[in-house]
Amino acid sequence: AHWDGNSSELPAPFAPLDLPAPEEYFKRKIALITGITGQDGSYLTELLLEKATLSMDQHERPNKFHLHYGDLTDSTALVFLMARILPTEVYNLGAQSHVKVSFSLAEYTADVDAIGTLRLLDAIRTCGLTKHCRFYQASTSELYGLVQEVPQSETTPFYPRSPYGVAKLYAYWITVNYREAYGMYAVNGILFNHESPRRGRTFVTRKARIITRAVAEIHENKQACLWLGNLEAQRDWGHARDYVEGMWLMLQGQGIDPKKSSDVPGDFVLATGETHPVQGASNSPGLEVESTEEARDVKTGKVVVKVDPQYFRPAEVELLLGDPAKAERVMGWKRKVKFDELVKEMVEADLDAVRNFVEDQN
Ligand code: NDP
Ligand code: GDR
Repeated sequence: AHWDGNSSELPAPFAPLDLPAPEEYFKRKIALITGITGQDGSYLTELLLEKATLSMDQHERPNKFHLHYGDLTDSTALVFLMARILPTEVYNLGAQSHVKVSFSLAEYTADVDAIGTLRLLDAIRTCGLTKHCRFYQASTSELYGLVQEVPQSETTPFYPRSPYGVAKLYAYWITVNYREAYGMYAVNGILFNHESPRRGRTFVTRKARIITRAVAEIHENKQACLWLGNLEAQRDWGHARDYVEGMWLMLQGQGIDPKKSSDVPGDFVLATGETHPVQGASNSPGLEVESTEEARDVKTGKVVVKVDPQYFRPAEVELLLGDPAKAERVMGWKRKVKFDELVKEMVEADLDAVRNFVEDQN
């Protein structure tokens, strides 16, 4: 039995809001996304807007997107936004998402990524919305950390290896706990690495793109060598556009084939089922990786990549390879973009930028 939200024996939601009747409430489909300015937030927004506006008169379309200021460290702001927006779906994508940075900003990372998730869940509860909105938590393959099993699935034990991973472990379990304690439709998407031309510039594929960009710029005599860290780590890289589709599916419950699933919230791995070494991801047209120490531009013979230990992590996650079987079976999710296509799209975006002298905004 789940707590009905009214019993005085348990911590009550604070002032109950004057909510619309359920039929009216659910007629409005409103998603609240934290971290909307990030890579995933931007793709998810495009996906939801596309779904929302397909059947809509073109004059109604411009009002479908509203940007609100907020911060996962600010409970009051979260409660205020929740009460004002009354969402039907909440996607918690906001985070200090850089693993290496989390070693320098461990407390801040815990505050945003772990306690921030609790704050958001409690904002939902405070406003009496536990049965009114579905909650998606951006969990991560970093939970697996030190290899316990390959490939990694929903049943693989967690062993995080960074303050980021540990913070996300708390967020994972508090999401499960609110589902079990309060009967919330709250789910974890355990997503393996996903990239795109919008990836932040300090993540390795983005730096690898910069290698390509570096190759182009070296031809133009604009840039020298690029420094990277551990080239031997292996990652399961997919395209962010495919993964935000999976996030949305997780909140729809029925998936695309109602016969294969039920409307029960659950946690899902999204992955490609392939892994590549960082060194492999650095391979790009015009580039030759000769050793784990350096890579050369084929035409000029110049070394364009070198290893700098400052990019090593105090504890590393060496091998990630996900098993997306559950998502495929239950939700009919399947990644569409292959690794080579992902690399090509990212590389072309940078080559275009170099050719057109476009200043990079990401
Ligand atoms: P990004 O780093 O691109 O985006 C992070 C977002 O979080 C930004 O919009 C950022 O806003 C926002 N943010 C940072 N601090 C706060 C805060 N204190 N309060 C509110 N918002 C904040 O991440 P991605 O889009 O790549 O990832 C989205 C989520 O998915 C993250 O939670 C990440 O940890 C997780 N994840 C990502 C994977 C990946 O491969 N991309 C894989 C698995 C999980 P601002 O720019 O204003 O700081
Ligand atoms: P990750 O991604 O840590 O997996 O986290 P990142 O691209 O930062 O690193 C991947 C691997 O590449 C190695 N590496 C380097 N990494 C960076 N950033 N810079 C370098 O110069 C470099 N050289 C080698 C790393 O050591 C690592 O092994 C991402 C984030 O999006 C998280 O938020 C998310 O949870 C996980 O993916 C799944």
